[in-house]
Amino acid sequence: MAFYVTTPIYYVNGEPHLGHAYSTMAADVVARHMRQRGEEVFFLTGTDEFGEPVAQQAEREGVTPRELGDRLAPRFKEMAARIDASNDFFIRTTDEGHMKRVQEVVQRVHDNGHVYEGTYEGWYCPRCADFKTESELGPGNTCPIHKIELTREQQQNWFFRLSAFQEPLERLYEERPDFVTPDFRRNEALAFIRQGLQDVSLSRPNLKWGVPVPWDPEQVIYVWFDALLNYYTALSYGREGEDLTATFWPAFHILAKDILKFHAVYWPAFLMAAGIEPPRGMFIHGYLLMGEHKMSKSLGNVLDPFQVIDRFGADALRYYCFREVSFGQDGSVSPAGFETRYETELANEYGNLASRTLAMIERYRDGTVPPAAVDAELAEDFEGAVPRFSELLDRVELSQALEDAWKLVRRLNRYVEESRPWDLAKDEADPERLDEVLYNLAEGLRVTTLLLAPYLPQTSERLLAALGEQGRGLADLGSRPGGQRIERLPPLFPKIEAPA
Ligand code: ME8
Repeated sequence: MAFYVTTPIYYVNGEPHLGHAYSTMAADVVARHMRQRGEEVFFLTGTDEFGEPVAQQAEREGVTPRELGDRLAPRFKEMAARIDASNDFFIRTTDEGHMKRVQEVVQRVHDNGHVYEGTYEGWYCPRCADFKTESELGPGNTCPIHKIELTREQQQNWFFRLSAFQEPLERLYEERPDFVTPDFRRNEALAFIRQGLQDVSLSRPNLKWGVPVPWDPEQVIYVWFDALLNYYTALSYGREGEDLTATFWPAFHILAKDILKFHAVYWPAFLMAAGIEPPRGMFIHGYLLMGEHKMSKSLGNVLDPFQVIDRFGADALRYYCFREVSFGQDGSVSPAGFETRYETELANEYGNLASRTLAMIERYRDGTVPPAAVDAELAEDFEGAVPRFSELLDRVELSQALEDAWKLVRRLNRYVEESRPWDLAKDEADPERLDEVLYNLAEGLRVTTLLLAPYLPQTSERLLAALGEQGRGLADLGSRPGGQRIERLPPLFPKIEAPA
């Protein structure tokens, strides 16, 4: 009955953008849905503050890495709040509690015999903080992601014996076919494992900005191991005075494909080396693109989530992202695409359904939902909707679940058109049928809104309150007998005004 979900922790080397918001919104939808199912949930996000990606950016800006982190970490924290993320904790890898626990776990991996000293020679991308194998290099020894020329590095450092975990990893993937989803990402990770694993650096000798290696404090722990461990360390100090590890570990991770190898290969191996249970699973999503290009801070082509939220609210942004881009795939977003969906779907379909339902109950039945029977024709389309929706969210199929809920919105609008309550109301031609239609509309809207609540937390809160619904969980869904008082609302998604 416990569920632990995480986002990547973001580098504090630039302003947060919609790409970061995307992963956090996704994890939030899952967290909120699981809470609705009565699970005890812990939801973690935060910032990654050590290593070259941050140290080099600080140098470029002429500040210390700590100063850079202290300026940018609050921006990421603010972003989480603005998109309405319901995270239980916000971790910073510079937290003392994190650093201490990282050292303990790394020491355990060392004591278990999985660490040795050796010489590393190879290509290193400071922006990825990644050692590239020959097969991963771009043309002319460049980083295929950042398109920068890489330097050949030779250094004496500590190694993690990743190669020893090839078989245990293959076994893990075999025993748990849904360890990595979607399937095509699982296959990618498994192919990487099967081609043969090389040992990886566990430390960096010429970098000061990091967590010191406990048995060799001249070196710092390679930033990826310190960063991945955030998922584990947070549970030990993320809630004052409590160690939540036994309750919530193992975690479910949400991340994009750029960091698949670290999460799907290094991370479970490292945990096994430390004698810790591997993650419960992970979902790898695609990139949000602007036109053809990945939205990224180095390309500067970012859609600013703060601006969108200022004008349209967080719900609209959350809705748009999961509706426009099939979750798991890459897909383009654009201001024009956003406005179209806002107007045609949020305002004209859902917003309008809500206002006319409330308005008709007020006008024809004095603001009280009339008790009536379930309309079999409509009930058929709602039959099984809730378990289906839950099952999709179990698999983190965020776009498919949203599509299913939206079908209900459209079904209800069709129901209004077909049953024409305004005709029924004329001279009270058929009062019983009008009762039935209004009751079924209120019920349908209530159920659909409860399902949509993880995507549209603010809107659903207002609408459920207006419908006189107290419950917020899926167990409360049941059916209502009618008799609730409703209230009218101003438009949920007001018309777009041109920006001032
Ligand atoms: O990699 N589309 O941090 P990072 C979709 N600190 N998602 C995007 C995106 C886009 N255009 N741009 C960014 C790091 N993201 C490490 C992670 S975890 C232990 C350490 C999201 O700041 C996506 O989740 O580069 C991606 O995986 C993450 O931001 C990378 O953030």
